[in-house]
Amino acid sequence: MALYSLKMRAEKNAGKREHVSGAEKILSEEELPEHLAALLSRALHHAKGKADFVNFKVEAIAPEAVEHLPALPVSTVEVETPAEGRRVIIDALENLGLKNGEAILAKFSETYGMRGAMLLDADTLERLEPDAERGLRATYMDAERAAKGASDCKNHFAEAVVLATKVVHAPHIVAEICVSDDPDYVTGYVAAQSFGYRRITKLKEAGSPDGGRIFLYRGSRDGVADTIRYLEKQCVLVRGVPDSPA
Ligand code: PML
Ligand code: MG
Ligand code: MG
Ligand code: MG
Repeated sequence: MALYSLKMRAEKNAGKREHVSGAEKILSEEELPEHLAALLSRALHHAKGKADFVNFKVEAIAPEAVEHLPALPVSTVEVETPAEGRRVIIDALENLGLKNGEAILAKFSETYGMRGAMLLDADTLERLEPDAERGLRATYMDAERAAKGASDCKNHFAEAVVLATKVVHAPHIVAEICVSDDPDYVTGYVAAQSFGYRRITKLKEAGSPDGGRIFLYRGSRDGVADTIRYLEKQCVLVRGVPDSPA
């Protein structure tokens, strides 16, 4: 059965190209029309503003090119303040042997406004993404489901589990940290193969659009091209993605 990659990117303020929303799916041909409509609706009714530019891309992909991965196990840490939340991340990174969590988190100030993620050398704190303004986009991934109901409402959680699962399976990536760029969404996470997808209920104050993603890289520079190829090009379907946190 042929599969299709469907991608949507929405922007506002013509000329300035401000990011509003983005989404992607891997679908059968029958599922395409319904999902196109749902993503269009999402772009036009978004907390970040009404999109005035919406780009759709539909590409056929060969089923044998798809890698199947089990979803990372999910856990949630309840915190009261963003400072407490940051502490949880720093501790998690320490468990991975990364002692400079504080300095890694400070790099988030550079991610605001980037469409993609920062690819950061976890030891030297050098940024490795080829386009520092745009960042690196992990793409060509979706949850594997028996029946995918189309929805115009973003499931932040399920989409993030898919992305994090792909990212931490990329060569040389040891962890991912995410703070949502949605003003209404203060839950973020830190993810690694060893401890899974660890949600943290407060990483910023409500109303703040300041978010971003950092992919933590470890190893020699020779591996960077491989990592980027996997993140940007490898098709991944993730099985066992929960619809909501337990
Ligand atoms: C986003 O899509 O803006 C990122 C959401 C990350 C947190 C998801 C969760 O609830 O676990
Ligand atoms: Mg962003
Ligand atoms: Mg890895
Ligand atoms: Mg967003």
